[in-house]
Order: sequence, then C-alpha cells, then structure tokens
Amino acid sequence: MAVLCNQVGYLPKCRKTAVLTAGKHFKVIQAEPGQDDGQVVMEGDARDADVDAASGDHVHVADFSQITQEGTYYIQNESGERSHCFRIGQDVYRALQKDMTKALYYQRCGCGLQEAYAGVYEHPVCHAHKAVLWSDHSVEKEVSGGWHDAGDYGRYISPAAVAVGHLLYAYLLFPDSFKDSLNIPESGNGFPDVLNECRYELEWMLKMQDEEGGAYHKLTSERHADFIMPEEDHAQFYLFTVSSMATADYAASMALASRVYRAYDDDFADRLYEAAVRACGWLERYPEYVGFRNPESCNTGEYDDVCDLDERLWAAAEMLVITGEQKYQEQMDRLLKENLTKTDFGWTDVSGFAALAILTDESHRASAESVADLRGAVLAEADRLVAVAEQSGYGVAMEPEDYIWGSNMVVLNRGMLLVLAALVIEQEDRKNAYEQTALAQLDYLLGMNAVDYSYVTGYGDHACRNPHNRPTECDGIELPMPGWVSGGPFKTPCDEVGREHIPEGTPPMKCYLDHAACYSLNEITIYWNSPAIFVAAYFNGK
Ligand code: G3I
Ligand code: 9MR
Ligand code: ZN
Repeated sequence: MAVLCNQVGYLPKCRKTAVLTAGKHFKVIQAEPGQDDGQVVMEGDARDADVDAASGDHVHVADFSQITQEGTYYIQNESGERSHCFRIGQDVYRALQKDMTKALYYQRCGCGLQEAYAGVYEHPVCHAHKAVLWSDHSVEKEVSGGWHDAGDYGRYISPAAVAVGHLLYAYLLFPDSFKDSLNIPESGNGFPDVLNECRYELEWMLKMQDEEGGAYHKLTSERHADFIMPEEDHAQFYLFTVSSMATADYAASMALASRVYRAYDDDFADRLYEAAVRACGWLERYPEYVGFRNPESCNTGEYDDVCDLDERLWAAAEMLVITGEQKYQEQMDRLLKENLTKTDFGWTDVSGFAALAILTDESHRASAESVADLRGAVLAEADRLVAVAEQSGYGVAMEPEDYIWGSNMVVLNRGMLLVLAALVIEQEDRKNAYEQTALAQLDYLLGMNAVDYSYVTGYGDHACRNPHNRPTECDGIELPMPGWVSGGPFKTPCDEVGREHIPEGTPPMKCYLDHAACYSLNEITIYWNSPAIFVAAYFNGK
C-alpha cells in the first residue's frame, strides 16, 4: 500500500491526514462503496516528512482537513495507487466505541453467553467451579465471574483494575458518549450499559479479597489452556498470593467505582467502598513492597512489577477524592516526592490515574503542591508527545524503542494522556495541539501505519482478523467478534511464529503479523480495548 489512511474515518471538524509512501501529489476522490471513479474534491501536494524512524519509510503527509463534507472518499497518489475507502462523518467512531465496549461482554466468565446477546458467539457457562488457594489446596473459594483477561482464560487483578479505571473515567468525563445500548442481559435496567458491563467485573473483584483485605494477585490455572472453548476448560483454578501491587490497584479501582455507582445504587457503592477501605487497611499494615512471581511450574500471566509506589499513589488519590481525609492527602504528598512518571495508564505503571483523579476532581481536595506537580507533569508529557508525534511521519507519538509487547496500549495510553492535557489546559492553541495529536493516535490505530492494518477487528477495509484469542480460534466462525484491539507491533517478537517470520532488523512499526499464534503481536486484552474506548469516547462528542 502506498497510501495509508484511517480506514474507519475522520471527523468533519478535525484534522485529516493520510500518508504517502510513494509520490507527492494526491487527489481526494469521492466514492460510493463498491463503485469506481467519482468526483475529485481536492488535489494537492503532500508535505515531505523525510524518513520515518520507526518504519524506515520515506513518507509524505497529505493534509485534507479542508474537506468537511460528510461522505465516503479515497485518496489516490500520482501513480494512480489508492488508499482504502474511508468516511468523513460526525459519527465515524460511534459504532466503533460501542463494539469495543461490547467486546468485553464476550469475555464474561462464569456464565453462558446467550444467543440473544452474543449471536453466533454464544457459548455455555465456563469456569464456574470453585478455585483453591495455591498455598493450601484444601481451601476452596467461590470466585467465579469477571472477564477473561485476554486470549487466555486467566483473571488478574491489576489488569482488571486498570481496565475498569479507563472505562469508569471515560464514563465520568464523557457520559454523553455512552448512551447506546450494548444489547447485554442488563440493558434497559436504568444504568448506562458501560456501568452494567463494568459491574460484571467489579462483582468478581469483590470476591478477590482475602480476610486481611489484601487482593489475590490472580486467579488462573497452573498452565495456559490448550486452544479449547472456555466451557471445555475444566482445569483447576488457583488463587495465587496477595501482592501489594494488586491490593493498591484494587483499593484505587474500588474507591473510584464506589464514587461512580453512588449515583445509581447506594448498596453497591457501599460494598465497593468497604472493599476499598479494607484494602487500604492492608496497605497501611504492609507498607513495604510485596511482589509476585510465578511459581516455577506455572506459565500463566505474571504481571510482575518491581515498584508498587505508583499503585499506592493511585489508591491514595482515589481515597482522597472520595473521603477528603487528611491522611490520604499526606500519603499523596509523600508519594509524589518519589521518582514516578505521573503520566502512565498501563498495568505496570498507573501513576497517570492519580493525575486523572486529582485534576478532574471538582472539589479540589488535594494540596496545592500536589495539583501543581501533577498538572506540570501531565502538560510536560503532553508537550513531549506532541513533539514526538511531529517527528513521526505517521503522526504517532511513538519512538522506535516504544514498540514493546502490546505497543497499541502505549499508543492509546498516550492518547489518553493527551486528552487529559486537553481537558486541563486553558490556552486554545495548546489544547488544539493536544487534541489533534490524541486523534492522530486513533488514525494510527485504524490504519494510518506502515503495515496498512486497522488494528481493530471488524473496523476498516483491511482490519486484522486473526487475533490470538482462544474462542476465536475454536468457535468455527470465520470472523472474530468485532471491536477487538490487537496488541500490535513488537520490535522483538517472542512467540514462535512471529520469531520465524519477522526477520531481525525489521523496523519496529513493521514487526507485526495478523496470525492467531502470535500472542506477542496479535493478542487481545481487556486493558488494550479500554484505553481505546476512553479516547474514542472523547472524540465521539466532537
Ligand atoms: O517495562 C519495560 C520497559 O522498561 C522496557 O523499556 C521495555 C523494553 O522491552 O520493556 C518493558 O517491559 C515489558 C513489559 O511487558 C511492560 O510493558 C516487557 O518487555 C514485555 O515483555 C512485557 O510484556 C507483557 C507480557 O504479558 C509478558 O509478560 C505484556 O505487557 C502483557 O500485556 C502480557 O500480558 C499477557 C498475560 O501475561 C497473560 N494474558 C495475556 C496478556 C497479553 O498478552
Ligand atoms: O495464550 C497465551 C497468551 O495469553 C499469553 O500471552 C502467552 C504468554 O504468556 O502465552 C500464551 O500461551 C502459550 C503458552 O505460553 C505456551 N504454549 C503455547 C500457548 C499458546 O500459544
Ligand atoms: Zn471462563
């Protein structure tokens, strides 16, 4: 492909760019899907953006922002090569956001997926049996429920907390973008469906706390299941030890959830709040880092982290917002003096959630120093990301070394940070720069990248179709559920097929394969969808 575009579409009032890897002159042509040549609505020369470091491509950037007329178009370069067709329209991200949220429903565990809601992806109840403690197999616990984390059937607390965190903030900040029904069992019960879907995860999380208030790090079998449907997986599931990272993420997400659900259901909000307070009690009694490592025989996700201070910071911030108590303000002030980024929203580093909590708290409960510190960090990072994106021929706020496992999460977390910066800045020009750069992260995700893939299943002419996801591989249905974000390129693929097919030295942005065996390139996870939902929800109102 010589002309790369956002295959889903562009918003009428926002910046619109495409990338040419051959030629400079371009035409924007109106197209009705399936039909040939239409009217040329614009002609121009693309800007020479030189060699893009992450892809090795010499690119030209075509700016066609001036086209605001809704419709379907494609872009053609001077050799007659065409981009995929795309739409310009106010609602281009609406169905996308909805399906990315609905995708979480397909991860529900401990229940059957009924045809009325799941259509062809229905399946009988899975993983409903009791789990036992890893440390003492004679202790059984009922901990069914929640979402399968990813292409595997494990359920892990930190990824769950982070995913729920993204979703609840998306709803809190952009409630108007969550009006569509998701057609899930609870639809129509008076709650927005995003809260219904999150509640399924939260009810499971409520079961994942031990007598002391600590959160079990994870609930998985000893080894990853073979490629079988979830209802065929009868392996014993274990509750692994408590970690301080999981417990702090747990406290934070429970506190946030109690704040959000308070408006709808007092009893549920109380249960969440109590769980958060008990987890905070554990954190106070165990002020030192308590890590987690897989026992030698276990190969399911580890989600190990060497530092729990960012998780403790997030917990303190959420508790401060909800209680206004002095002790949480002090905890925050102390933790902010540590060497933390304050701008990240991934499972290893959640410090950005503290900024999100404090900078969007209308009651201003944090100390003036904390607010200034967080605001300064967010704006400095946003300025840095704008500069990084300007250096990228594809407009993405990624440097070559940023293409790690799940690089699309990095892209989307950076999109979130830019959205947060746009929400807190007063100056119009900087706000515009942050918004434009945030939107460019969606352009990249949806096809304006060096491999010409839309990384969201079902969205775009050339979307990935073979995610590493057990049900997708086993259900005998050709297409995966729509709305899944793939992990995306990884500069050093570590699954067998990826290693075999991607030669060493391949530019990072091109280290991708749409192959079901490639768990390090093409898996799906709840916490790769959730930041995409946050960013899309922001732009759905634009
Ligand atoms: O944090 C370091 C960073 O400092 C360094 O610069 C960079 C360079 O490689 O690496 C970063 O660490 C990476 C880490 O994720 C944090 O992002 C590791 O390289 C990378 O291997 C690690 O990948 C994780 C992977 O599990 C292996 O542990 C993914 O983030 C994580 O999403 C993935 O999670 C799996 C679960 O274990 C099981 N369920 C599916 C899920 C998705 O694949
Ligand atoms: O399917 C598993 C995926 O969710 C994990 O991200 C990945 C790394 O932990 O492991 C996958 O499972 C593989 C297992 O580790 C080794 N045998 C092959 C499994 C499927 O490819
Ligand atoms: Zn299950």
